[in-house]
Amino acid sequence: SGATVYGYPRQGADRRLKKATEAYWAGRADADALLAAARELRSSRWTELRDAGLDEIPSNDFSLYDHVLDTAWLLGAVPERHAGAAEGLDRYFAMARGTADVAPLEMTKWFDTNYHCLVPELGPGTTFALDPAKPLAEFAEALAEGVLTRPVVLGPISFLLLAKDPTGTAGFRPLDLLDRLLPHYADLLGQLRAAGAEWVQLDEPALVTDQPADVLARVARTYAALAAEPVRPKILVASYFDRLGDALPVLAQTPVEGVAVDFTGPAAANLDHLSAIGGVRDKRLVAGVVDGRNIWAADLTAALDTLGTLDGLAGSLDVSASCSLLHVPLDTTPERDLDAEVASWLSFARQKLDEIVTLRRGLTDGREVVADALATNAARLASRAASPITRVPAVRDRLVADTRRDSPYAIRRQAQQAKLGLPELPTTTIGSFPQTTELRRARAALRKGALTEDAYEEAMRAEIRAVIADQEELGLDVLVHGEPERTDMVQYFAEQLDGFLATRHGWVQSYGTRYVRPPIIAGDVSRPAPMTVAWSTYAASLTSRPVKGMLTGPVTMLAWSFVRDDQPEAETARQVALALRDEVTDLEAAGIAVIQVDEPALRETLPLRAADRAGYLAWAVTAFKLATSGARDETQIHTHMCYAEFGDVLQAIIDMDADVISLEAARSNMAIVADLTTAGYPNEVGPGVWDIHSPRVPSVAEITAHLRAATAAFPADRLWVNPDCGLKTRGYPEVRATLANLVTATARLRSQP
Ligand code: THG
Ligand code: ZN
Repeated sequence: SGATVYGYPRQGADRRLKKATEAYWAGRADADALLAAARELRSSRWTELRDAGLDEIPSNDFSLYDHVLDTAWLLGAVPERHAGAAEGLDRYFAMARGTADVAPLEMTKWFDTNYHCLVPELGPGTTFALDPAKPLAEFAEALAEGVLTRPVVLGPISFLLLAKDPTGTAGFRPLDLLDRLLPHYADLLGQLRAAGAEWVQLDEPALVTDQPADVLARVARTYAALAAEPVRPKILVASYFDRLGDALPVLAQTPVEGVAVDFTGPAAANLDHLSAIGGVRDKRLVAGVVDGRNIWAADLTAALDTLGTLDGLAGSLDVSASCSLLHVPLDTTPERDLDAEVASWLSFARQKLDEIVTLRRGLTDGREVVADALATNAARLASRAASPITRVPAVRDRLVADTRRDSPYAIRRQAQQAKLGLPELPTTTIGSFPQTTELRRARAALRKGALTEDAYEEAMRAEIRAVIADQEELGLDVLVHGEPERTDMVQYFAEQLDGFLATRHGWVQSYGTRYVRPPIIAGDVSRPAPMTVAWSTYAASLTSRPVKGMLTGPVTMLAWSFVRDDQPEAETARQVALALRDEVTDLEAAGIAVIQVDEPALRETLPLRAADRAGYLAWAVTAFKLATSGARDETQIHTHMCYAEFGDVLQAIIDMDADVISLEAARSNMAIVADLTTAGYPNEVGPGVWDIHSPRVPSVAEITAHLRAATAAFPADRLWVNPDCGLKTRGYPEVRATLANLVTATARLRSQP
């Protein structure tokens, strides 16, 4: 048996990769400097993994931006607009981020993780051309350091299923390109073998999503074809994130030499299923028994039990994490602010390596050999279970409140109109305004003690004054305070709620060079004091227009944190919802008449398997209503969701019963509005008219066209006008220019409907 992982965090300590990449983008460093930094990072990763005691180490799991983009590049699937825009590294980054002239590839969620990948564009006319330079170079680099790696490449089925046809050709789907694509994978396998690779890992996470029989038939055909290649490394097909279902027997029957299977969380069902089909006795089985996407110390004894069962079901058995360790922070060691006992409950990527190596030793040499490690592990689990942080009786005993507003929407609408007196097509923004360098500096100075708490707060108030003045001047109807006091909204609330832990260095890649530090929900959640009331009321005191209070909803608080694994998510969500309910009540009592409870993550957290969705949506909707239903009729509840694909959650959106929802819509030219009409959505909606993901300033004409598309598909008296999302990552010049255009376009429509 061996110990291995499928991937490791890419950024290095202190997010070195982010800094090197952004320096290159800003012209502060040349390409050679970036490539040298990347090479050093890879080298130190290989050393780290080897020294930790792994028996087999991956390569090509590193990426300068995203591994799906790398795969498109590997296969020569470069859209013409990017090929024409730049060369070499700049062409790669043009695909990732666009340029002044061309749009980037779209971004999407990497399955149900918080990582975002780029969406390859594959149309009927796409031809492939293999460019294996990256995997070959990384393999050779490691070999030169004495590490024989297992290159990791996204598999052909998942690559095609993640792609999108930009031409929208009827009857075509990227999967139709499979036969055109496979010879390039075969070519790659041959070249990796020639370079000395003994194993290659082809990642097929798409196999844990519901796939019809014809797709599964292609899986069988694909791996039969690749396995039939005469010159190739042994093939490990890796699945992760959920149970394999019907794909499990298909994989088991393909003539590849190895399969990697997830046995954690809902994927634990793979264990019985594997046993039911008689195992994979002709294959190497890599067993993901350590949760690769959460941060709790594994239960090593339970994992050894699982491995014991699996041992009889496979030709050979290796130990791994359930998925790439990309999704957890690097190391708990630098978290010196955490209480030592609490820190001992946690396991980040570096600690998971130790768990995996311990399990491998326990599996091969017997539990006695690792008895000390097992005892330490058991003591940590026991300390966590018994801790007063974990269970707070007063929180657990709080009764569930009514989840319904006092009156139905039609009555609330009248009360809100009477109170707010808004014009038709009210204009607003989603909540955040640009996070300027000065704001970041003030925060850094506060952390270092160079700025007093009072001076910091005054800097925030100054920003709020400026943001309110700007919005009044622009002529927006419902104002926001701009959230200067928040870096990451989830982190901001987590810092103020009991039950959450914050990390100092726990960065996890979100996309490209953007990282988040997800908080950790360690125990029962409650709100010791109001969280946002002072900022919102300060903003409201500066203007006669309504100011929107801004909260982050329970589903998103869970989705963007590491959640506890010792109780159902529904219970954790209920606790967060009740804390937010108190905040809504306090904001209302302080005179805030519009309160937005964002749920940007509601759609993205949808379970991968359709069978699990109704259960999830039920607790998600209940939690949102629990958080918001304490508001009086005349208090207008808004919500906001990011990303454009809402097809699967339209009924949940209706059930949430927010008075107003703002949604991303600009890139799909308001398509969502017609979907809402069809679904019978009864309340108000603000389809985004500005795609805030790029600095481009849409013209009055463009915004007017979006608005006309919206009013053609939805009653104008229930429409709002706003950007797609918050403006935190934008700059003031484009924000002012676009909002001015937005107000002008709205005025035009009001006068000429
Ligand atoms: N917060 C959290 N998770 C998220 C989002 C969020 N996941 C999904 C989505 N939003 C991801 N989007 C972003 C957008 C911007 C950044 C990160 C994720 C970002 N990060 C800064 C960086 O990397 O420079 C660091 C921010 C900080 O200092 O905290 O800009 O909004 N939790
Ligand atoms: Zn958004």
